[in-house]
Amino acid sequence: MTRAALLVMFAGLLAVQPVCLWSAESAPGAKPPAANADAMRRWQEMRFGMFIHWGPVSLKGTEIGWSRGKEVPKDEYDQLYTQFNPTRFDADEWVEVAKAAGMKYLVITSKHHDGFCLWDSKLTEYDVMSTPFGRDVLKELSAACKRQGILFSTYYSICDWHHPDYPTDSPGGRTHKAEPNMDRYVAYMKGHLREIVEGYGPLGILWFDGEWEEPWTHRHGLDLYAYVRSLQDGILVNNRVDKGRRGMQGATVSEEFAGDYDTPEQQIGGFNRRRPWETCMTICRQWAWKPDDRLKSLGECVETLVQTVGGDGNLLLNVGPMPDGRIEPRQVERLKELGAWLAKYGEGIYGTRGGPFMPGAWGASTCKGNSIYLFVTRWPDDGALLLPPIQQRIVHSRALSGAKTVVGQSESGIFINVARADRDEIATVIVLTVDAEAPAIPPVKVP
Ligand code: H79
Repeated sequence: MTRAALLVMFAGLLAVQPVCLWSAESAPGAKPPAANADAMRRWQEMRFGMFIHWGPVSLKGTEIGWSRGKEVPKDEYDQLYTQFNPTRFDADEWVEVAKAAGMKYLVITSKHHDGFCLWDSKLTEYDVMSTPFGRDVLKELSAACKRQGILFSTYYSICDWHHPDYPTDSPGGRTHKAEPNMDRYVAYMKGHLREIVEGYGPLGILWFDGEWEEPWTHRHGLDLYAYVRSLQDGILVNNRVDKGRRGMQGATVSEEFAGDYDTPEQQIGGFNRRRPWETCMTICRQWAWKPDDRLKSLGECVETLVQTVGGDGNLLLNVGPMPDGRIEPRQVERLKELGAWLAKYGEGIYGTRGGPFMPGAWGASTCKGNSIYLFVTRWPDDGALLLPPIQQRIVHSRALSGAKTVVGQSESGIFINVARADRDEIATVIVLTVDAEAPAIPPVKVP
């Protein structure tokens, strides 16, 4: 073989090398890799998912994130697992509830800040297999999701106030471990994530949290992002993997930070079509189950959903199951009501983008194809709703409830009315058909 032929062969070999994912060793300031575009599009089309916060702390009815070392003394908190026996847990039932609510994906706390692992981990004894229950919750739930066509995902908190290698401790990360070792802790986390992705994947999302603490750095974030993508390229990773998030509004401030989407917490994100986002919000007040916690009304749930989707975000609505393994019946009932609402009006939610009319006190809008969906939650006192003008011509209009609608369009705006008696108590949904692709219409502020 000639030298030239050898060279050609060598070049060919190089060309078929798998494209190495960007790693933390790259130049500082380099941009992390983009999200898998297909996975992102599929997830955004889903628009609505179920968040689940669960663990031995449900026995106390206090918060999973910050009651260790506060409402519940540390010693007591860390022994709760010895009594955790949720014999009424039925993974298929949970997934049926999510489906009945119109949710398309599910994210469960595999490990929260309290360090307890809800799956059979070979790397710690502080897991569900050491409880009297002794069943692998992630295994049963991921299998049920697969059976029923719900995208399974896991939450994983980076901060671990229980693990001796992680530097800070409860309450709330305000005390310190005696001999922490962050490198060893990162190896432990990576081992966990491998167990989860390989054992229960493919996952929709790895939903990180607890990144704000001092031991976690931008360098750790970049490295962990690359690691997770190397486990499963099509996985989505929220922005809490890295240090770019600011406040509970949850938006990443600059492109140098890793994370595929923003995560406003307990609030609805601002209108944003450029960067994907997901609001996470509790159906009651607490993330973990609390007896007699205040439950949001159906109107509050619907309004949250339409304001979120109208801003081009997803909604991850949280339930905290009870210590016996069931989702609380009144929460199930609310979720089913929400599902019934979506069965009627979901056409304007799933597969849509937010806008063009930006959300506000009046309601919100979504769009797909030639349709604009208006969700009018508050009509003006004097009757008709007036929206700012758009260039495109409205060729047809109807209310999804079948109510008679009056729509007028002029250079000064769009006039919309439905007789008071025909308006929906929660949201009157009106579809405008326009003579163009509605998602291409630039966003319009509604005064
Ligand atoms: O998993 C859920 C929360 O447990 C977790 N993120 C979501 C997805 C979270 N952990 N910490 N935080 C959110 C922020 C904590 C804010 C707090 Fe407070 C300030 C906790 C105690 C002081 C706000 C004010 C909540 C209680 C008092």
